[in-house]
Amino acid sequence: MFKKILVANRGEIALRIQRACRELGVKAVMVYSEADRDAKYVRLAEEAVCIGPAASNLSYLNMPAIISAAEVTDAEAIHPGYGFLSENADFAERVEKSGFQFIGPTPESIRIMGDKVSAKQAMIRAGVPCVPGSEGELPDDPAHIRRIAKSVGYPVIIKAAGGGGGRGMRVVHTEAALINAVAMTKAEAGAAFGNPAVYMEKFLQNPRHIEIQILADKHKNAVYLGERDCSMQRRHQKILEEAPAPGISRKLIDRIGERCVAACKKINYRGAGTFEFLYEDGEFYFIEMNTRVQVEHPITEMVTGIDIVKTQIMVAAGEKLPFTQRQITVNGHAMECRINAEDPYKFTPSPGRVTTWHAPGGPGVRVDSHIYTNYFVPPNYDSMIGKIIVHGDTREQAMARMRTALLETAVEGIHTNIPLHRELMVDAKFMAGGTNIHYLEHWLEHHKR
Ligand code: MV4
Repeated sequence: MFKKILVANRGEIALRIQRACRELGVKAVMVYSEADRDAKYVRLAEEAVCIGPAASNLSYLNMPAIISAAEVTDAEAIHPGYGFLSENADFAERVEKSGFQFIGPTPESIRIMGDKVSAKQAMIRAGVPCVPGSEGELPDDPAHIRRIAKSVGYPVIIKAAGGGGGRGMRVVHTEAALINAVAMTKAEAGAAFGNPAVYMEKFLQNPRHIEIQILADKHKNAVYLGERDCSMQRRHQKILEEAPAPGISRKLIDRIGERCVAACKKINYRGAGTFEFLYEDGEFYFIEMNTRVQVEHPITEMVTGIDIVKTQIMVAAGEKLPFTQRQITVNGHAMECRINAEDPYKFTPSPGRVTTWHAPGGPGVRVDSHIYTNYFVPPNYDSMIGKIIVHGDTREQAMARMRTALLETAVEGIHTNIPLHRELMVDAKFMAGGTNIHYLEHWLEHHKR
């Protein structure tokens, strides 16, 4: 095991990784920007290094500053968390070239999954079901593009190879709109991602967003930890996630999970990863793979009892996965509400000083948050200030516990989206389970205030 690792992130995930390090007996070096001097995990740290000013590009995205911090503190490995440099293949490469272990997959794996065309091709080859569409990048010839769209069938969606997470996509309903839409998407993709390549898929109208969590070691072992339903989102920002996904049979999940594990073995994947699928009419369609730990990883930890962050560190250190697929079971139901410092209905950011913070508690309640009374939420970063996670024997019990947890939670001094979560937790359609990716946006449209 490592003696010391550097945590190249901020906020609740920095605290989460610090906690995993303590449990493993690994020293954690925290890095922070000038805006995060007073962060809880910096105060709790045995060692902390300031890596630059508040602006992310000068601190949390500053590769030389982070690698220098690892050098001066004698860290052996770097955990990138999520966001920032976590899916940057060049960073992973520079970390390893500087003699540190990157806690995540190889730069090559990150690169393959970062290009959505090569990711999809890898998955097709590995037997993971994908959305029907173009075989790879679209050609230049308009007649050829029209033929592909005709065979896929309208509506189609044009996606940038360099995009992902909802960036660089355009839905096309008719042949008349096709060629212009392709040209526009290519131009935007070239400007935004430095890569004008685009591909085409059948556009699924009302899918759910279901993802499969996997863990793999360096010894060709890989397992899946069940699924998460992340359909409750607005503008590609998830707000609430749950595991397992309501109404999807274990048999179907196992079938798709086994495909994901086979794909991991085929591409020599290591570390934690998530296969993102669209689920519609009883079928799974792969769309993207995330090569990092995700915000919503705790719900999987709650239903499986497996510590994903600890396991990430263990497998990066070369240890074998300490469990087999047969030992992994999904128990009960877990839910996570993301708490954002924002107006609950207008969604405008609400940074500032937290004058009161009362965290919820009780059976099956977990809070992953770095905030405290008198903490100042800086305006420079993502608005998520924490997550309330609950577990219950059933979905109903999990929801009941979440209602109580949300009732107990008090945040004063800033606005948060807790009122929105309280409303959703008593919404009849949400309570019935299985709402799709459009549900929240439609709900907000009809609950204007
Ligand atoms: C799609 C789709 C429908 N059909 N692909 C958006 C984020 C990116 N990961 C993929 N996305 C979508 N791809 C096909 N072929 C609809 C979406 C989509 C979406 C997917 C997951 C979660 C929320 C979403 C919101 C809008 C659109």
